[in-house]
Amino acid sequence: MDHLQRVRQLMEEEELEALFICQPENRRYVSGFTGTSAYLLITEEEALLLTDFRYVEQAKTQAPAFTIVQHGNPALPEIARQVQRLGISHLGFETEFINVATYQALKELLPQSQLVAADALLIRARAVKDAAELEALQIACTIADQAFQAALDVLRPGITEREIAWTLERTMREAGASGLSFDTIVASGQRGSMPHGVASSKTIVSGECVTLDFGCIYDGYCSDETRTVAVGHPPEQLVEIYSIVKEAQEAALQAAQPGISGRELDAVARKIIAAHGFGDAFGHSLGHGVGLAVHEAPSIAPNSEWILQENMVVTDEPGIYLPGIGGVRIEDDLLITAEGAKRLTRAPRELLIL
Ligand SMILES: [Mn+2]
Repeated sequence: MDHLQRVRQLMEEEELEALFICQPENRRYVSGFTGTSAYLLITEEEALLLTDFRYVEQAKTQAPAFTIVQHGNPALPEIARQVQRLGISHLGFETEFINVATYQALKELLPQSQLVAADALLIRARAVKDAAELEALQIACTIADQAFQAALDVLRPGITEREIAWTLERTMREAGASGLSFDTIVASGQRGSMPHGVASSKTIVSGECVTLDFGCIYDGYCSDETRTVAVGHPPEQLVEIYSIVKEAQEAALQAAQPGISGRELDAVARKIIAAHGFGDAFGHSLGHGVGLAVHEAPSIAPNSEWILQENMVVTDEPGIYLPGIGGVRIEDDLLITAEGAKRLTRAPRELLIL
């Protein structure tokens, strides 16, 4: 089933008459259009893609299931005209994306139509991946693994965090990535206690741990991988927390399967870390879904009601952070299958002492 069909099926289940989409990943998911500006209007009968002059030709090629409508500037009057033409009384829209100004303008232009929240429908649709999406995700993960290997070749005392980040980024681009999933994190020594310590000009010193968190976009799909390595012999406490994080990460990998909730899976890793006395030093969720966005559903967190299903892709990324000392995180992207979880990122997880 293609994505438009899938979304229409969910619209029918939720008795939603029409859907208005402008969030870029949702737009790409449903239509295939990769440009930076377009609006989708979907009913049971019609699928419209409204865009400006710059993207008309591209939209016709990328979104063959859609009728392409060229709008002027501003776009909203044409959108409102189409909503009225289609006789839409209830229009689903993305409350978490549309800004207040656009919302107010839509309400003024469409006094006859009710605007209703439709975020959950699209989040649900995207959480379970099809074969083509899984193929792109696997390639994005394999490229990230290659980048980690390249980083190991340059990681030595005297190199800066930014130089290591550039090696990761250049390797991913040369291997076919179209961009990065997020700003590359390289956090060495005491900076390792910052879970999102973006690469700085700091120089690596022997005896430090270095946390690398990186990922790329391949054919629209993101990878997200973290490894912590040691350059020379690190403080004993970091060696100790490394083995705890590794144990927690492996336990979650073994527990991840269809039917387990995000909350239960998070607890598998969190209990191990807490049992060693580091519960307060693991202050973020265990993981999140990965797809067209690097952070998407399902969340793997203490409050997550999501139930894992076959063909979801989620991260497994416990960490322990000790301010003034450093930190450790290990992250893989996992594909949920009927037989359990399969790692899409496959770089070694034992503590590498370089
Ligand atoms: Mn992540």
